Amino acid sequence: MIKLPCKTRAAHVVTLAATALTACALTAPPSVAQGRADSGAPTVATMRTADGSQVGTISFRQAEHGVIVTAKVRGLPSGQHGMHIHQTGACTPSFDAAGGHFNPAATEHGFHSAAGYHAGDLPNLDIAADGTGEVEFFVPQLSLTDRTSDRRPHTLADADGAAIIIHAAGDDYRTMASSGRRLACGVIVPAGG
Ligand SMILES: [Cu+2]
Repeated sequence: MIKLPCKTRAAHVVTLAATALTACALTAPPSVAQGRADSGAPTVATMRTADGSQVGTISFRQAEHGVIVTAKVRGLPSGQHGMHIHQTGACTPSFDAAGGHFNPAATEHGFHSAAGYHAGDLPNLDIAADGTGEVEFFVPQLSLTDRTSDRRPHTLADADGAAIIIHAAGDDYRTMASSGRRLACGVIVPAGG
């Protein structure tokens, strides 16, 4: 195989674009500092309720400007549920171990807040009558590794990790109390990991 730079090959072998892409992928030099999130594998939080029941997963994939979150849950009460990234990667001995909202910029809670929002604030999760919920959305500014940049300045892989919490009630995007108690919890990045 002729070892041309990927760009050159892709530009000149238009009809073989698919082949060129495959070849580029195979011959691309390995990155020296690939974190787990940048390897393409999602970071998966297994969600559990307080009695230990597994109620689905929430996956996080690194994008250039933040993370893409994919929630697939079941066995939860129907309706709107507040959902946030919390500051500590622990769900035991109680969900209080997850601490407050992930808030590295020391802002106020809520998308409506003039001084907001928390970096860990997320849109509500809507659970259907059969107890399931599936949603995918983007969260800006977050990094899943200790490598940060202007585009993704806030890392979830800090010393105490991070968790994701699904609350009992919908978040009014103004007050912390609106979301109610902590219904399900999953560790995104373990504390100390
Ligand atoms: Cu919360």
